[in-house]
Amino acid sequence: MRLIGHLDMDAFFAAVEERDHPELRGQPIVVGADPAGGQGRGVVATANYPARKYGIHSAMPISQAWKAAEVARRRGRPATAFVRGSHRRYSEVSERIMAIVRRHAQVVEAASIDEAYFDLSFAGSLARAADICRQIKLIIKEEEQLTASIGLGPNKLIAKIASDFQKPDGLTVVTAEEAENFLAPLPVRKIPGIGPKTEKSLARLGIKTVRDLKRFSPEQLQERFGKWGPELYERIRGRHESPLVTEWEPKSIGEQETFGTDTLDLNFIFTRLWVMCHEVFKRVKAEGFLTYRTVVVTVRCADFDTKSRSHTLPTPSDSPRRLRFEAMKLLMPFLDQRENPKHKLIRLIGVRVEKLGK
Ligand code: TTP
Ligand code: MG
Repeated sequence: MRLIGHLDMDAFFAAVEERDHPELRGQPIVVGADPAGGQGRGVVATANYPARKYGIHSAMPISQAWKAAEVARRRGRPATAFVRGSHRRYSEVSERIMAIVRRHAQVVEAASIDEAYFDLSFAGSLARAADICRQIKLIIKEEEQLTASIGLGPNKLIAKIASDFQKPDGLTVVTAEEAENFLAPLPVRKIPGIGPKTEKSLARLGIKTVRDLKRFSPEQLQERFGKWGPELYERIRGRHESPLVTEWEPKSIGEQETFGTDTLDLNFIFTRLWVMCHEVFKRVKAEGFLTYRTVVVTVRCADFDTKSRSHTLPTPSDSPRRLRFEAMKLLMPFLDQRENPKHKLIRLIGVRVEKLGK
């Protein structure tokens, strides 16, 4: 019997902000680009549940989120906190969450920054697997003061949809026998692979739920969806045999830092660059790699103009000094006429290595 779990953190970036800034607790929070009083460019990364009540969601233009928050505020509802957030902090929390999951299962697929599939088949029964899921949730709450939602089912597809079924802080268990009926009443959009466009074109045919879609034969689905049709035919019946993808190897390892204030202070910038190179090299080693061949430096100016420059060495290097040297060489032109004729202040720099070798 296959038993697959899928964990997805609740309002992840916003929940981390709420945890780390007690003064924000319970308030609507939006993590994303600077709203700049409604003139900001960029988008919302995520919103916590109170902010979602205002209609704010991931990928929405930040200016639109600002307007929605203003409308709510004028109606006397709580004001929304807009936070820039720190990707690096979220990655750190993410790594600790993944480590908690790995303490409970050997086969784990880290599917994104806040979600993981894990194989609990070894538990032997659904009840025991569900206990492990409860344990994982509990430990995440104790160690990270964050909530996760978990779905448990006979395959990745069901587990993923189940984890979304009772958010936040949910645990949804679906047996192999229940899987098909579990999917039937759901909107077609819940099936991974059906995006907003397909959803619309199906709606025009009067097809809204998975149950509606099941009227099509495999041939009809093939006609409509091409190669993917027969696979979709299986999916909407809850059948999905994809294995967990565990051998994920990072193609690159990098660090970046947004400075407290925009600057062209060479001493400061080079010191930060060296610290970053040191961190990157430590992570290369920690992840079991010995060498790198490509070094990439990213520079973001105060006006958000962002450029990357890279250099690939003729042969792989295992030297931290070489990394520092190459990174410096790539950064230099941004500090003088060559890449920065207007002497723009620098807001962020990043260092990354690629073509890693063992
Ligand atoms: P999600 O798991 O999709 O969203 P979420 O964790 O914020 O909320 P939910 O409770 O519904 O799971 O994404 C995880 C994080 O990834 C999210 O906190 C922020 C980031 N993200 C973006 O930066 N841009 C996006 O468009 C999306 C969808 C997510
Ligand atoms: Mg999430």
